[in-house]
Parts: sequence; C-alpha cells; structure tokens
Amino acid sequence: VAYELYYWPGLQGRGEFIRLALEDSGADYVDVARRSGKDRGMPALLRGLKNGSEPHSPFAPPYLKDGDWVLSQVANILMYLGPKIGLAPEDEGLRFIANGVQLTIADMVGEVHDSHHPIASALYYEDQKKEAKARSASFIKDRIPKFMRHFEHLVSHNPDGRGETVGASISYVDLSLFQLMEGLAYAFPRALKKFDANYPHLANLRESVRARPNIARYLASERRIPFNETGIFRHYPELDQEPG
Ligand SMILES: N[C@@H](CCC(=O)N[C@@H](CS)C(=O)NCC(=O)O)C(=O)O
Repeated sequence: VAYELYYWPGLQGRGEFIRLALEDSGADYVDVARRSGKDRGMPALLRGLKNGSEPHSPFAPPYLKDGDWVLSQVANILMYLGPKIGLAPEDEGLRFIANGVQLTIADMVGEVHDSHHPIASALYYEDQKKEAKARSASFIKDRIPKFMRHFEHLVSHNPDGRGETVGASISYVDLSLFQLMEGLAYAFPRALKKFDANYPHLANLRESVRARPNIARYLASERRIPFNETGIFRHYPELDQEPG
C-alpha cells in the first residue's frame, strides 16, 4: 500500500520535507489533499485532524498515514520513514543524531515562519509588517549565520561522510538542508548573497542533492509547487537585506 501524505495543497510548506524524501527514494505515495475523489482532497485532510476520527489525531499537517498508523511532526515522520526508504544512517545511534539535526532544522523553520509572522499566525502579514521588519533584521544578522555555521560544521566534520551531514550516505537530513537553503535563497536573496563563499560545504551539499536523478526529475515536474507567499519561505523584498 502507498504511503499517504496529508498536507495543505497549493504550497510547499513543511510538507515539502517529507515529499523530498518520498520522491528521492521513489516510494509509492499519494499526496492526498491534492487529489480528488473518495477519501481525497481537503475534506479528507480536515477529517484526519478532527479529534475523535483517529485514535491519535495529529495537531497539524503534515501527517503521514502508513496503513493504520497516523504520524505527525516532520522530524518524527522522517525518523519513521528514513530507515524504510533507505534515507537514514545504518547505525542506530546515528539515527538519533540525525533526528537531533532534523529537530534543529524544524526550530529554524519555525524562526523562518516568525520572520514574517512575529506576532501571530492568525493575523495577516500586512497587520504585523513593522514587527516583521525588525524580526527579519535580527534573523538575517544573527540567526541565519548561527544556524548555518552549525550545519556547515556538521558537514565538514562528519567523520563518516564525504559531503553528507550524518553518516556515510545521503539521508533525509541532507534533503531537508537542501530545502532549507532553497527556501532561504528564495525568501532572502540579498541576505544570502555570500552564502556559497561563507558555507562551501553546505553549498556543495545543496548542489549534490539538486543533481540526484529523482530529485532533479521531481524539481522539474508539476508536483513541485513553486515557492510562493502562502508558504513558509516568503519573499517580501522589504524584509530582505544584506547582513550588514
Ligand atoms: N512542528 C510541526 C509544525 C506543524 C505546523 O506548524 N503545521 C502548519 C502548516 S506548515 C499548520 O498547519 N499549523 C496549524 C496551527 O499551528 O494551528 C512540524 O514540524 O510538523
């Protein structure tokens, strides 16, 4: 049976971290909310979120169904899927290391969200522009460099790797770092001008993920929704600036 991925249609969002792993591995999956028909589309996604319809109802998308299992939280879903689809380290200890890195990526994704919605997710960006400007300035100056220095360190010091973040072969963590870099480059092109020079190992990782045949095919397909201003990585020119 195919994996069922449940995520908001029309945007990459947090669902994209799961999608990249499924696409890279060639796993059989259904992107449920983007389909129509019985048990498909938005009604199916919303039904799964309703307390009561599932014994372990998820709080928010993305969630993944595998048979009777319903799993929530990007990092948790990837920790579950990784070994099954050949995208996790062999070593059990390293799987926990990978999960730690993935949770750090999730933290940064939360901060990316807060760069345009610093006050409230329930309010429009237009209602928190001033605060978003201040938040983004600090995100660009302090947080992007701090996270990226950390990820660069992991890749350049991985004792088993030749360009990977954890372990001896590509894992879901590498795919997620690719997505993080793609998203930041879309949202903050001015802030990321010197990215490749500052973080050469990450720059190599990004290109080697992009060149993976299944990823390249996916990125060129209609399944890859372009970045847009309903997602997590939003390009608002007024929020983007050089780190200074
Ligand atoms: N930490 C969760 C965050 C999930 C999340 O925030 N999902 C968003 C969409 S990307 C959502 O629909 N949130 C609804 C809400 O927070 O009320 C994860 O990584 O999966």
